[in-house]
Amino acid sequence: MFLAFAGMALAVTLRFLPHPARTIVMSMSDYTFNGNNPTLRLRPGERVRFLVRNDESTPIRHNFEIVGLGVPCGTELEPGQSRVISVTVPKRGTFAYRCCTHRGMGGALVIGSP
Ligand SMILES: [Cu+2]
Repeated sequence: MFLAFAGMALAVTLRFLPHPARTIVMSMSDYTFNGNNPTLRLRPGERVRFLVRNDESTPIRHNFEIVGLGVPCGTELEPGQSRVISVTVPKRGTFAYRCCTHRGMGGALVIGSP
């Protein structure tokens, strides 16, 4: 009985909490993000945690920028280093993500219908 009540209370509480941010791993290797610089589709207004990680096996440094979403190039990451960048995306739009150091290393974030 008590457990049922506690479960109900928990369900009600969780319902009113904001959705936790989704984590998207961005693995930087071979001068790409996730192997092929994928186009990432995001839900309108969702909160996203980008876990940006330099997975190079040779001493190549990368960084991460999202143009137009207030995520500037930070300091370069050495192989083995990572950084978490949290953003709340707008309702719609297409934005470029990229490494500022290497031309051609980047892709698109698409929010809502293109
Ligand atoms: Cu790079």
